[in-house]
Formats: sequence, structure tokens, C-alpha cells
Amino acid sequence: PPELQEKTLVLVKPDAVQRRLVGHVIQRFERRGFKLVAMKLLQVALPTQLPPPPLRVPCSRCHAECWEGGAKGGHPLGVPTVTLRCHQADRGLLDKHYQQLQQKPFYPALLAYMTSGPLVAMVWEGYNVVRSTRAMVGDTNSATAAAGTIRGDFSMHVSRNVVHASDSVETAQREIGFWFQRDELVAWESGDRDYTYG
Ligand code: DGT
Ligand code: DGI
Repeated sequence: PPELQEKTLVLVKPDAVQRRLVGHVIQRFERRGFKLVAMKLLQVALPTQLPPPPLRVPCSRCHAECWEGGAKGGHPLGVPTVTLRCHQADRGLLDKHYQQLQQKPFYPALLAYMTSGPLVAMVWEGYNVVRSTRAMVGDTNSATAAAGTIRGDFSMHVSRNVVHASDSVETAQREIGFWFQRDELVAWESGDRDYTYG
């Protein structure tokens, strides 16, 4: 049923990866009963942090030039040593994701934080998942986030607030499209569905 297939984007931000909180965050969504349908670790890089692409070759996934480039210095047999995959992991991704915040005074600090280390992007699925996830994540400002929420339990400050979660069904659809290619989402049947939803 479509109402069980609602999806939301959750980002486990770089502070949470550094603090080894990834598992704690995932556990909360699993325990609630939501279904994980996509997940990847990625480093979003500012253009100045990008290594010069060793080879200008089309990315095998997006068929455009991808900053990941090809084989470093060339393989002796001419076989690429790096699988070409475009993670769209450049600053433009964050500019799209935080479109409504670009004019805020803290946006440069937000960009620096979000590119400071790897983050984990996930798509969770289930009944009312967008609204439930916002409730599980808590207030944007960690200082006022309720105890029992992810931010209320794991974070002290708005500028290091551990996770992102989409704020509406429409936003979720857009954000999932920013962070994932269609074929990175996995449709699967969970065996406990009748015990989760009745
Ligand atoms: P940082 O980025 O955590 O290392 O520290 P700062 O000092 O660069 O400040 P940051 O990035 O947390 O915040 C930038 C500006 O945003 C700051 O001058 C005031 C504002 N701000 C920070 N936290 C809050 C907050 O919790 N509530 C409100 N209303 N404004 C905040
Ligand atoms: O959807 P949320 O993450 O709960 O909140 P949002 O979309 O309004 O803001 C996105 C992120 O921007 C938020 O998770 C942390 C950061 N942010 C928001 N307000 C402030 C802020 N960062 C700083 N330093 N100061 C702020 O006032």
C-alpha cells in the first residue's frame, strides 16, 4: 500500500560520523520499525578540496565528467583502477539541499561543517515516516530539543546537530533525488510487516 511506502531522507552529519554515532542513529530507526531502502557514506568536497581529475573521462553512471576521474596515472594493463561512479558530491549538492539557507549568515559555517568529513545518507520508508522522523530527530536547536530525541540525546548546539531529516513529503522527494540515483533505492518486502502495521 502506498501509505506504507512514504520515504524520507536522513543525513547522519559529519559530527556524528566523527563521534561514532552512526550506529546509534540507525538503531533508532530500525527499532521503531522503519525500513532502510538506501544508504551510502560520502564525502562532500568543496571545489578547492577536489583532487585534479587524473583522467578526463565520462563517468559510467552519469555519462558526464565526474570529479572522481579515472585510473590514477593509468593501470599497466590499461584497466581502470577506480570504478567510475558519480556521487554528485560537490558543493552544488549542498547548495541545492540547503537552498533556503544560502542567504543566512551561518551558511558558510554550515558548508564548512557539512564538508568537514564524511556523512551517511540514508532513505527510510514507512507509514508517516517523514513526520515520525522529525519527531524522533527533535528541534533544530539542540539546546531545546526534547530528551529522548536524537538531537536531545546526542547534541549540544544547533551548528553540530548530528542529523538532517526532510521536513515534508514533498521536500523528501526532492532531497532523495539530490542525494540518490533512482537505482540506488532498493525495494524489498520486510517479513514482519503484519506485526509492524497490523
Ligand atoms: P561554530 O560554527 O559552531 O564553530 O561557531 P561560530 O561561533 O562560528 O558560530 P555558529 O557557526 O555556531 O553560528 C553562526 C551564527 O549563527 C552565530 O553568530 C549566531 C548564530 N547562531 C548560532 N547558534 C545559534 C542558535 O542556537 N540560535 C540562534 N538563533 N542563532 C544561532
Ligand atoms: O531541518 P532542520 O535541520 O531541523 O533545520 P533547518 O532546515 O532550518 O536548518 C538546517 C541546518 O542549518 C540545521 O540543521 C543547522 C543549521 N542551522 C539552522 N539554524 C542555525 C544553524 N546553524 C547555525 N550555526 N546557526 C543557526 O542559527
